[in-house]
Amino acid sequence: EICDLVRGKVPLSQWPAEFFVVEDNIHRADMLLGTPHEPGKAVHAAIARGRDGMLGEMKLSNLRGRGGAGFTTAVKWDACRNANGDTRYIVCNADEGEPGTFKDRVLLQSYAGRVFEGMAIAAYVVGASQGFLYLRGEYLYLLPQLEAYLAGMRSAGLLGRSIGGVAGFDFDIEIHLGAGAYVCGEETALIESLEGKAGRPRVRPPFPVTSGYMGQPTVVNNVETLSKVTEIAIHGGAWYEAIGTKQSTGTKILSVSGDCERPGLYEYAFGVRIAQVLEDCGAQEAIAVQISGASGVCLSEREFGRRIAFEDVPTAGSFMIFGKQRDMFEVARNFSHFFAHESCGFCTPCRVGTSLLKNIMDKIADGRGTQYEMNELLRLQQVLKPGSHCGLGQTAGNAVADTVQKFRPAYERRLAETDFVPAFDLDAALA
Ligand code: L3W
Repeated sequence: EICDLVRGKVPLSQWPAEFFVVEDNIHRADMLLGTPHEPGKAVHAAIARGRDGMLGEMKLSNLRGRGGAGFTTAVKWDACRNANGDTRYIVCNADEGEPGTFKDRVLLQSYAGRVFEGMAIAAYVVGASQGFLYLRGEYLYLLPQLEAYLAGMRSAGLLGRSIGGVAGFDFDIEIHLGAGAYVCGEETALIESLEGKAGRPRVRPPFPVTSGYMGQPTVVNNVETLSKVTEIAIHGGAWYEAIGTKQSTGTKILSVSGDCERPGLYEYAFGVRIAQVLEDCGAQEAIAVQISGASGVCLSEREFGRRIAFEDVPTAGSFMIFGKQRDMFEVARNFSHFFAHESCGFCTPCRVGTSLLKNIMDKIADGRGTQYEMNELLRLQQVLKPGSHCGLGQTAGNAVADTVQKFRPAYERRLAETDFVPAFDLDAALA
């Protein structure tokens, strides 16, 4: 049914009401969230700084990508600007598919102007003439309001030809809908999809900055990254750099969900401790937090003193809380099903590995698993991580490996009695 909606078989006007999320649920706003957006202010501020000046502010800010990997945005823009090509492109990655992540949806719903102006500023700096918003298929219901916003920007001269009266600053944005594939959040699979092909990740290098959409220099940035560009344009790089930690400047928006009293969006300066977030959202009885979604890291209670920052716990923004009533084996099993379903099937380690992982988790759940299956889980991780073609397969075993290590009794109490002694040393692999 959901697929029919996403593929456009059911007109938007006939969608069930529950698919239209109208509540922002913003609980804590440190900087970006909660600040009113003045249309055009950021673009004009960037123009006043000039192309080199704006890039200089981006370098000073040390803004890093908010999609999870944390690559320095100014380095990406600089590389695109200096690459050989006829046309340059700016792609906003709004394929927010990581389980537990919903911050980009709220940004697009309530702060679309920041995202689109961030794209325009990126275009100004690198000399791009065309932008694409690659919108997650499940966010189709946002399309009419986003198209209306773009139309408003065109009438206000913030998109189109000679933006802000600058000769040669010609830029417009097109919205492209995904069709529900998680792998299309990987930037090169996204580009393949934009080109009308199946979403299969490319081999990198070459990186999109030199060979992206249609083989041309392309910047791919996350929604949140681009929205933060507008703040740097207005306030300057030094102002931004002073917030957060040395290696992780500025703020991070967290999508907080699960066993807590106040789920929703929380924006913090980088460096905030996990325990602080748990306190703020009212999660008194958490036993685990899954950071950065199914592909991320599972932290147990003893790690709640760690900090959200690229130098400690990096995240794309998902913060899923599990209370003491939760069974962490079942959580990991659920993720194993997710990856087996979402593997694009292109490479064998991921196609076969994610299915084996799922099957072994099901076998253990059925009470038919032994120490042999426990060892196989970790052996699979040793194949998936180095052998998979892209991040999907490389991270597919993380939740299982983390929970085997941190919540081992949840597995062991399900194991069948056996005299079998495995050749593979589980404890050595975990160490
Ligand atoms: C130019 C070089 N550019 C790297 C660029 C590259 C890309 C960015 C990061 O994402 C993360 C992972 C998960 N010259 C470059 C270069 N770049 N070297 O920098 O690249 P990379 O390879 O470090 O990471 P990645 O494969 O693009 C992996 C996270 O993504 N993740 C999260 C998904 C989140 C969602 C969501 O819902 N928003 O889907 C899934 O695995 O944390 O850290 O632009 O081109 N020499």
